[in-house]
Amino acid sequence: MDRKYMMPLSPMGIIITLIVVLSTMVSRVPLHGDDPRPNIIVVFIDDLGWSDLGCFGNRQANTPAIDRLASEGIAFEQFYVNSPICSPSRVAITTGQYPQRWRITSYLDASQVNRRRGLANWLDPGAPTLARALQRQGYATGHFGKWHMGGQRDVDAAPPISQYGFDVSITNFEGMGPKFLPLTLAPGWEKPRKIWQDAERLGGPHEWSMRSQITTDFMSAAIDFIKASRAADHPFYVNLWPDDVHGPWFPTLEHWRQGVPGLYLSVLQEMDTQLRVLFDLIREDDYLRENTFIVLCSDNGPDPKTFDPATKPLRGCKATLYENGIRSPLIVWGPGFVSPEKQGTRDAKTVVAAFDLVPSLLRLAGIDASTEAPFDGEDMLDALLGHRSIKRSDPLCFSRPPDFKNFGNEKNLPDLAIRKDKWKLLCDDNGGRPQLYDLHADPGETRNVVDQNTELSRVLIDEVLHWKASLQPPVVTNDQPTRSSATNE
Ligand SMILES: [Ca+2]
Repeated sequence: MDRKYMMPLSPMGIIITLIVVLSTMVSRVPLHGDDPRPNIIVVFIDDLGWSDLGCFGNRQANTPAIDRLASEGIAFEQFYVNSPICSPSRVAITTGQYPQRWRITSYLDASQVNRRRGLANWLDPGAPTLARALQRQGYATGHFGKWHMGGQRDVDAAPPISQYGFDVSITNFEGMGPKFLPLTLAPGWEKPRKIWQDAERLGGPHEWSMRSQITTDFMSAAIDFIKASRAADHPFYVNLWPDDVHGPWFPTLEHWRQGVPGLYLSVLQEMDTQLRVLFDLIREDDYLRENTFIVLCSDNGPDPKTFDPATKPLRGCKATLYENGIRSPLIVWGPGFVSPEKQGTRDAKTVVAAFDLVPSLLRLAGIDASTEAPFDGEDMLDALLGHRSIKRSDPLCFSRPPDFKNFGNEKNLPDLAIRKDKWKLLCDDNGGRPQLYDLHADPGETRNVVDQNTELSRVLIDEVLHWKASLQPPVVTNDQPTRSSATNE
């Protein structure tokens, strides 16, 4: 460990947590013994591939802490995020809606770049959010880690994270307000270096911390928050959204390897080691173990630099609509909630998506999702808890980030995709160049069977084109100017 370079963890997290939680909790409905609202933790890892966890077949890295979660919960093999890239994927798991509704179809960047691609600069705070619904129900709500739904580069006038329903937030360089920023260190360097220091403009307080330890920093703040929530007798909803395992990859010098993917594998293993502290805390406390529901998944597929495609069972990478771009591992854990006979099993059948988590978790919390918002996601709670298998009502549709026509080994990428039953169809925006795959027989998307299934292909093309046409973004009443650009005008 590079402990000598670690910044002493200031009491920033503790202070924010205690002041905000204790001051806002007083008016909330306290936890009743006969009506336990479950605590909810969403661990949303950045750029983790579908097959990158040990429990999903990786033999090049060890992830025992997450694997243990799977061995005590349920691992879902047919889980999709709603976009192959950060920001829109985060919007979907936050709102329960397709991110296209909010004009966020690729990663959020500087304002000019967003404008050129037709993107908003931040998620409209009028969007429904899981956090806000839980907050209204008396939950203490905290976001710890990467945000990337507004507040990045020159976009420094984005709403604070609190406007989306969070009592407390500590984020990274892609979000407003209190933040941990990463120091990097490689062999031969005399001292750590700063990256993304321009993010200091996005609000503070900020602390610099070794990139190899920053998951611990976010997690420690989350643990302080959990303890404060318990002390105030309120259920909690915690987002733990690490920077890991997104590049650049700076593991500790102790676990340094030459080049990527070795560095990536070290970062992955070190993240798993760090997360064990949180999982142990929940497992070893009688109350928390029986009253906490943990969901763990990735926000999109892996960076193509981190793996050899020949070693992966799925095709593609992040930013593509092939399976390795949009399919993620999903692990749910909660001994007090998951069907006892299903604990430690895998669900290879149920097709579930990130935006389903919003209505599903709302029902887990005793909230009628139908009164909250017109979610695109479906209530899949009974499947998530292992009570019964559910066949989803609607297919899943996807659009490619507009700026990624070529990426990794894939060129001239298709623009749209639809998953319906066992079928996956990809095509261009005009319905051209269709590819159809039978994912049961061909999960690697190697055999295009459009010519053998022309009628089915036509139906699926019509369906995905209709989906695209139906997503009308809300009327934009302003151009969401940045503070900088507003000043310049
Ligand atoms: Ca990502």
